[in-house]
Amino acid sequence: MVPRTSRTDETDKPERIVVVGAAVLDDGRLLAARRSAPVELAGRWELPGGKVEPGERPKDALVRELREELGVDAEPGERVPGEWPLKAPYVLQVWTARLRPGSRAPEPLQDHDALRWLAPAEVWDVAWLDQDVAAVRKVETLPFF
Ligand code: 9L3
Ligand code: MG
Repeated sequence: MVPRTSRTDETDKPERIVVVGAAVLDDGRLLAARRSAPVELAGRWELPGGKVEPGERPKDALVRELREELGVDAEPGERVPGEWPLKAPYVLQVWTARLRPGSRAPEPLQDHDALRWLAPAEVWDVAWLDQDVAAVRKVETLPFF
């Protein structure tokens, strides 16, 4: 397989690499996670998730990232329409997710130092990463939130 970031010639852009973010919903609340790393993102809140690995399906990446970062057993739901640019070549895509019955409660195990479950009226109480703001606006429009 050709490496994902290879260029076929000097003028081609590198391919996109998808970063998946999870809109974890439970009891009408949205989970927000405060980043502790890297320093330039520390203190800002995000939809938890991370990079899709080569050959991995985005929904599988979402489940893996939520297990690694938060220790939960998550079930991915719907794709939130849209795609938002991150530092090239990364782009952010978002899926809804729910905790499976029997899952542990989320804990900040890696890359985060705080978690909050936000009711709809509290969504803008946290300082989201600039890159996540448009995605969170879209999540706000979901009928089940
Ligand atoms: N990122 C932005 N918003 C998000 C997520 C999950 C990630 N909701 C950015 C932060 C990093 C890059 O994407 O620059 C890769 O994310 P990670 O693998 O460090 O979580
Ligand atoms: Mg991450």
